[in-house]
Amino acid sequence: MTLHTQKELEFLLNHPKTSHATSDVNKETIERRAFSPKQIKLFASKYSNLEPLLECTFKKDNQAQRLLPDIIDNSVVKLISGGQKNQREKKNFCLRRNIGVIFSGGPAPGGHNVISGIYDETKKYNPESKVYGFLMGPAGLLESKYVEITASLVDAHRNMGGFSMIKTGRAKIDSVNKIQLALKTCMSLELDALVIIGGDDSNTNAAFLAQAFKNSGIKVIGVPKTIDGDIQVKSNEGQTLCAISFGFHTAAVAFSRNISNLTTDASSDIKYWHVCKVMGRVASHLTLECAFQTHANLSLIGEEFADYVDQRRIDKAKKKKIIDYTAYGMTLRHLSRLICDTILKRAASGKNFGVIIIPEGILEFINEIQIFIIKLNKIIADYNRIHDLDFHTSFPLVTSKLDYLKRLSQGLADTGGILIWNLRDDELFNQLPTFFQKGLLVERDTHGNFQFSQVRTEQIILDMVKEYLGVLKEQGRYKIGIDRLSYTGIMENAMLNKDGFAKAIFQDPDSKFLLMKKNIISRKTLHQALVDSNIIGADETIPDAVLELFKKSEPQFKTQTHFYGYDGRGSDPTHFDCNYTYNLGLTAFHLIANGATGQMAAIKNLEKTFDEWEPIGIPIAGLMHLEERKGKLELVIEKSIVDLNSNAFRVFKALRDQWLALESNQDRYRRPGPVMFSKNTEEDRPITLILNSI
Ligand code: FBP
Repeated sequence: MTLHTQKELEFLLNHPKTSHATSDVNKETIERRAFSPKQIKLFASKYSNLEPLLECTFKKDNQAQRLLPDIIDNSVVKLISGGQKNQREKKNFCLRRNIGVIFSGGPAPGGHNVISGIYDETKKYNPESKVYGFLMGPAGLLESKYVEITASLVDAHRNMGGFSMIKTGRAKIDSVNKIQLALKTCMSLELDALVIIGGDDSNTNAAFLAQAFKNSGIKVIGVPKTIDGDIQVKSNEGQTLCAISFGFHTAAVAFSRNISNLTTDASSDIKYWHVCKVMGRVASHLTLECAFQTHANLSLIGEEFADYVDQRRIDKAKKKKIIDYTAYGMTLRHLSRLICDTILKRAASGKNFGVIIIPEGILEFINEIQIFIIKLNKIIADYNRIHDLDFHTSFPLVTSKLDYLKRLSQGLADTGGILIWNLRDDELFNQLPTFFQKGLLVERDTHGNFQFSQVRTEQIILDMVKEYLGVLKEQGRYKIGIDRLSYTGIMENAMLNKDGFAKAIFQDPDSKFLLMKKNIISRKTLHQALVDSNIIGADETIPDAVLELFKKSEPQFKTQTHFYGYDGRGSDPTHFDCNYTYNLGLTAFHLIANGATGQMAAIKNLEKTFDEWEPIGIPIAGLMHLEERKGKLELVIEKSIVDLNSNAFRVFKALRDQWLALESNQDRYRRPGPVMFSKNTEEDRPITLILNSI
């Protein structure tokens, strides 16, 4: 480099515009960090008290009563103004405290604000108090790895997405030894309380720790986090106590912005079907919300398939006086047919493009796959137990795993006596493409959950869709409808007899969208149809305009697949999530200061306007039930899945046909607002929440 250019570069690098434009922090980030979320009015009063909400109860699981005896009788508590506290109580409220916080599980937008809320409130009542953040999730607690949360650390993360402040992890505290390690860490830090910010499994951890820490006096509070939206709590009496976990709104809006951009592209370029897989292990809440936010043409809600019955098959079987068991429950084949049906209908109304949303957890509701998942869970767990080895380490390759399964089906492997993988299972499993087998055999997470995000579900479904569309095309059932007005224009321009040709080539010449007859599937068959109708002679050629029409009616199925998950999880929080999470942090502190343990901090009336929000504590033990994990039943918090009787689902069901846009030329796509931290926009709450509150 010459001296001259070196000088020039220095000038360029030192230029204020360069340093401004290339700074790590932009104006929006600075404004975001400086934004102060709204606080629920109650927190303006100096002290708070807990008032039990005895009208809200839960059905207590027997096993929970046995394993969590000291927290099972907790009731739902509401935070109320603590004006009547005596001097001693006030002093206790303001004690110098050490509070530990942990992020657990997948990131969810707003987590940093929970910590900000805890930090601000802790310091407000006693500046001597300390907040510690355990690093990399529950592992930090077990390994005593932590940082002291400082004002500058909090300020750098206010209203910002992710869990980067202290990171997260999925370690499970599932043995007496681990619980002792956790207690040791908490005692060495002289903690008064531990706050676990996590999903269903992490709040399960919180309940067991609350029970185990009871004698030590260390309180344990959970906070409902997960973009999946599957922590929703209703009391036995039907009162909504927690309408949604935090992070859900942001992730749904972030996904929806992307999906909505695809609807714009699809309807401009009119050649692609965009297939979007959207995160949400098991529950389809995110897909339902994205459907409302975008009005995508087809959104599949897994829960709807759980009780799917194929009436056509049942009727057919009835005639033959047999029972067709395959008619009960959704199969991958059924599902691909359902999608093809939508594609066919839109093509018939002139639209060979569109957007489909598939929930990541849909496989949970596909009968045949669900059976594989359960069986494989058990096989892997049994192998690990019987051989005291790790299945995935013993069989690192798919081929070796398949080989083990084959031996199992032939009774040649040691299963401890139970034969759950038979020859038929092995045969069916081997019919699946390798990439999908690999997905189903993927290692379970630490909590024993099947890792849906690792499976290319959209690919297997699409492959089946493509195959069947090929068959339908050959049968002349997959065709693009031609707008009658455009047909008239083309024929008039070419000075051809539009009515005569229409009768010869279209199924219904009077319909709005004209569909070529089923038997016209090639130039040859088109020619034959024209000859048969005496429109042209046998040795005459097809007029160019008609050939052009035939080309227009010939569909090509072009797809693009997308996966929305990690991107939305990492998004900065929406205004709703900023406010929600900050107030969750404040609530967690007040629960602790009032001596609660084994409670999950929550905000009641989230589905209503901010002024109606109420901070409460929900007894975690009351939410527990037994669930199959790693081949055995374990006590965990029950996931909430899409309720098919909810307002949101019923409205979706009533409107979804409109989003197919079969009748009109115009699609009904909706543009969701941007992810914003401030200002009240119309997007101030999840749409599903608004509907469910009606
Ligand atoms: P949490 O339940 O921990 O909040 O995580 C939810 C989730 O984002 C799911 O939507 C997804 O299936 C899963 O995490 C992905 O897990 P991983 O981060 O291990 O890939």
